[in-house]
Amino acid sequence: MKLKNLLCIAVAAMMTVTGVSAKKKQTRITIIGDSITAGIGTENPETDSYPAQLAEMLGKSYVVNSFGSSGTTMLKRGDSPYWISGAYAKALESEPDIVFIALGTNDSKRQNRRYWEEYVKDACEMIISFQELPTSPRVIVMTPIASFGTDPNGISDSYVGRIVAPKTIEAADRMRVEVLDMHSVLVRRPDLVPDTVHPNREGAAKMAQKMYDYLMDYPQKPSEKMTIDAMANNPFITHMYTADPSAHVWEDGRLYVYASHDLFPPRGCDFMDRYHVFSTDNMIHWVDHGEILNSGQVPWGRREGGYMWAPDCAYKDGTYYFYFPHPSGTNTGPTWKIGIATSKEPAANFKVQGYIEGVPSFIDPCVFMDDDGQVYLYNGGGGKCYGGKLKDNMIELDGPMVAMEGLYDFHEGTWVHKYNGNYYLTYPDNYIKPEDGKGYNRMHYAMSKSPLGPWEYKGIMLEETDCDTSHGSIVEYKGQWYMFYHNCSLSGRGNLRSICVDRLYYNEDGTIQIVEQRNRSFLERF
Ligand code: FUB
Repeated sequence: MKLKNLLCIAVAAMMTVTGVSAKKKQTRITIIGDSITAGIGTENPETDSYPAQLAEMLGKSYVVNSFGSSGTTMLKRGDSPYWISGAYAKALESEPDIVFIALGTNDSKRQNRRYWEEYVKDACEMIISFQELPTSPRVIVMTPIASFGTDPNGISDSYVGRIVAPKTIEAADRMRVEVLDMHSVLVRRPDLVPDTVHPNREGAAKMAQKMYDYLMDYPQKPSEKMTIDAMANNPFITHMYTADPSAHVWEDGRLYVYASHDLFPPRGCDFMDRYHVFSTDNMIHWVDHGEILNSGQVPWGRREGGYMWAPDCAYKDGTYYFYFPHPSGTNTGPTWKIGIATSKEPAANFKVQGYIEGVPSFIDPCVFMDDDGQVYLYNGGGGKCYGGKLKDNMIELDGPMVAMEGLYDFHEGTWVHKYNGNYYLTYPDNYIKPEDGKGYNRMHYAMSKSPLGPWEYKGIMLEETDCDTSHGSIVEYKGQWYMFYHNCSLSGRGNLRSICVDRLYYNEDGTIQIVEQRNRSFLERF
């Protein structure tokens, strides 16, 4: 008998002696949270709460233990800390393999806001308290679901979605644990959250489905490589409305997105203001670095403010140059300028330096640095696209900008990038959809052997979204190419947009495949 066979027999005998059966161990899931986890808002929490429905979906190979405690907070100094609840003590004894943390909603109440500075620290400590258990469970942090209350002292989404959710993500990011975006699950379904905070059975089912799908997609914690493959859901920023993403990878190895900001409640593109920057190092966890510039900080800007449209950013010799379109006059048409703000940091402390003299009065700056260090500036609008060289100082043109030749149906939103020795200029068009007669933008591209053209038109690479505008950027990160753009899927409104990202693929001849938009049918699903 071969040695291998002998060993097998020996192992089988040992298993019999020690009583170890070959039966697969059940996976123990622990869910901690507040009244939403306890199923308040459903008729029968025992069967209707989201943990109960998740257990039903997962079947017998999982044990789901739910530890919801009404009114509790993540904050240790909140008005009812989860930390001192009986539920928490029991959760710690539940021998979990996987822990879902679903707190944050009650932290948005007025009496708890004064402790928000401590939220990320407390959330990190909550994560650690489970990671240190003898079972070393996998911890998954959930952002709080959208709420619909209007009482400014109580639970409202202006705080849950805009403050608590990003802080929750920041804690998960710091601890390198997974984060599941639950905020977007019900954001367009107030009807499933009848008392404005607690989902009913149908709302809870949608939460459970999202958790189930995630566990099925990722039975194990995704590795760094897999998270790059996975990416966050689209839109990937859900706590505020953002548009016109310009993506760059800087020397710290993070991917940064400079976006414009659709203010809520919506007041239209004229009132867009307060740029934010977002960054990631794994395409799943995104950090909101906060506001970096507003129209009140532009000394030469129009006195009415607003009109802080699609920006871009460049880096050279230790300085970040933030380029933003903004009019200097009440009559915007002839007074558009390309403003410049600089900082020694990628996402903070920008100071306006002025604007670039001699640029035609158009919008949407794009700054492209070639491999030889030469920097190019593009802008455009209303069918015209211009490009030119910037001087080494990054704030002056090196000669006049010239019209880009060879583009078909150009509208605005220029982006230039380089791949395999070819230059690509991408831009939105002036598409009218025959089905509804409404205007949408699709994104087209042209290629050239030179950064200033002439360009050879190639075709569409991003079909229309659900939005009347489109605007995108293309960047390589950790060996993958990505297309950033925006849609309206969270709001259904063209003036409340949300930034998205999808993978971009080239064909062997360098042409670009049409980008597959994940969650494109978000609106249609409801
Ligand atoms: O977001 C304001 C304007 O809408 C941008 O500058 C355009 O590209 C379009 O997206």
